[in-house]
Amino acid sequence: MVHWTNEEKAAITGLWGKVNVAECGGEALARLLIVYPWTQRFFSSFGNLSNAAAVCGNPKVQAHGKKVLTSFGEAVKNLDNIKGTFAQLSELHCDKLHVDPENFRLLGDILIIVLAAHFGKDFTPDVQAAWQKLVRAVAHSLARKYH
Ligand code: HEG
Repeated sequence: MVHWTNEEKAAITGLWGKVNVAECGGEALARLLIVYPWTQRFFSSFGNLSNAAAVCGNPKVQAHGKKVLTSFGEAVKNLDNIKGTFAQLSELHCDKLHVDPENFRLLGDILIIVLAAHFGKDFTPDVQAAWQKLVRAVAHSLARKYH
C-alpha cells in the first residue's frame, strides 16, 4: 500500500479541487493519442483521428478523456485504497480491452504535463512529486489484474 504524508495528501487534494476535469481530461487523452500514436488502436470506433487538430476536436476523445479523468478522481478520494478502487477497472482493461499497462504510465506522465501547463507556478516541485506518486500508484493498480 502506498503511504502518504499529510503534506502529500494536501498537495493532491488541494490541486484536484481546482482541476477542470472535462478540459484537462480531454487534453490529456488527446495528447496521448498524438504523442504516442500507437495508442489510437484502442479507439478505432472514435472516428477521425487523422491529425492533431482532428484528435483535439474529436468529441468522442473529449468525452472519453473526461470519463477517464473523472474515474482517476476516485483515486484522489480513496488515497488509502487505490488498489481496491481500481480492481474492477483493472480487470476490464486487461480481460476485455487488452490495453497494454505501459499505456497507463504514459497517460500518467501526460497528465502531469497537462497539469503543469494549466497551473504554472502553482504546480510546485512538491505538488509535482505528490502527483507523480499518485499517477504511478494509479497505473500500478490498473495493471494489477494482468497476468
Ligand atoms: Mg480506460 C474505458 C478509466 C487509461 C483505454 N477507461 C474506460 C472506462 C473508464 C476508464 C472509467 C469506462 C469503463 C466502462 O465503460 O465501464 N482508463 C481509465 C483510467 C485510466 C485509463 C482511470 C488511467 C488513469 N484507458 C486508459 C488507457 C487506455 C484506455 C491508457 C488506452 C491507451 N479505456 C480504454 C478503452 C475503453 C476504456 C479502449 C473503452 C472505450 C469505449 O469503447 O467506450
